[in-house]
Amino acid sequence: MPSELQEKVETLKGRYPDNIAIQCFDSVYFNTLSDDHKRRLQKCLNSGVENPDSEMGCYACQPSDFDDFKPFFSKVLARHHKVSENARHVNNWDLGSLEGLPADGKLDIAKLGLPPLSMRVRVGRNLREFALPGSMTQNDRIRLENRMMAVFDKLIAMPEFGGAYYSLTPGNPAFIDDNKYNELVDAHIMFKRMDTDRYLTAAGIAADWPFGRGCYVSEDREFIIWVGEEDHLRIMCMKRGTVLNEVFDRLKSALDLVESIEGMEFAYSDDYGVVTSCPTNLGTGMRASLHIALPNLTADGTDAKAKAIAKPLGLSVRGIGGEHTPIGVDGTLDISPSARFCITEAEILAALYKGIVLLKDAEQQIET
Ligand code: DAR
Repeated sequence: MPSELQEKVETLKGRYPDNIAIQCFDSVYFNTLSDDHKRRLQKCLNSGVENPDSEMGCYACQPSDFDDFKPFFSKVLARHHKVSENARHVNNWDLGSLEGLPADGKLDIAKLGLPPLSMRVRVGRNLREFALPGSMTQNDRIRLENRMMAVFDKLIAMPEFGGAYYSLTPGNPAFIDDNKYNELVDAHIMFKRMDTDRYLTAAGIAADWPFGRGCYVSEDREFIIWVGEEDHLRIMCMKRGTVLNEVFDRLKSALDLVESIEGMEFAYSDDYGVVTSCPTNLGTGMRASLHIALPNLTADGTDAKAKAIAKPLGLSVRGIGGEHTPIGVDGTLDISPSARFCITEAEILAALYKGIVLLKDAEQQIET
């Protein structure tokens, strides 16, 4: 007797070909699962069933979901990341492991004829002893935040990372009011409300808003840790400049520091690398981006032409406020390599360095 989920998915399969989770769901496999595993896998799919217009349509809710439901997730990963179903991820931050980079190892976009740009590299990380955000209780979320506040106390004491933590949790010693929250969001330091995102809400990731949410920011505002967004942690470095290594290396040293602290074991999979909520981020959890003005490619007021040129270059295009946000003034767009999985961290940074100059050339060809 098919379950309600199975009936819903079969109905949606024919109407939503771009919803990867719906397309990769297999009833025969689902019927082999125990009742507990059926409940877990159903939870992973809930966002894509309730929002059939999803492109990915699923999120992991436990750190072991990708491994425990490999027959399903291997299909999802193969389809989204364009890899084989038995692909295994390898992490590597060493730029020296790559061919064809400048002899001094510096990825300096000034050498490509580009001016100083807004550079940003971020990773998602989850603590392996907690459920992922889609399955956390309100108490889990507060416990995680309190765990991180002990880490922030150590960062605050360090010249390289010193700063302050701002909490959205009522009763937290670092609690901030709406004015301060909005000020930090407008400064692109704090993340936007999650309970207005229908995908994250259906996934359970936005539950208990705003409990257990907050952000740490360094004095120079170039090092930020989000707590309780789509992953337990989003750790990012950004600055206006030309040498990509500067944000990449600072991020790596911050990660090594945080991970060296007792109780900060991140969730990893032997096959899939860094575990993240969304399969689109699995492996590295990394997005490396530049903000660049492309007035010719955006002359029609949309990012359609920029996306058409960027996609074959392996680059994604977003608005300057992140996913689902508008183009910036003078046609400024957020450009980043699309790949996250079965590519190393070093290769992602090199892809940004090599791709941005091709996009700039395309912009200038329209000019001439
Ligand atoms: N709405 C989700 C987004 C997936 C990719 N973006 C993330 N993870 N922020 C979808 O399945 O389309």
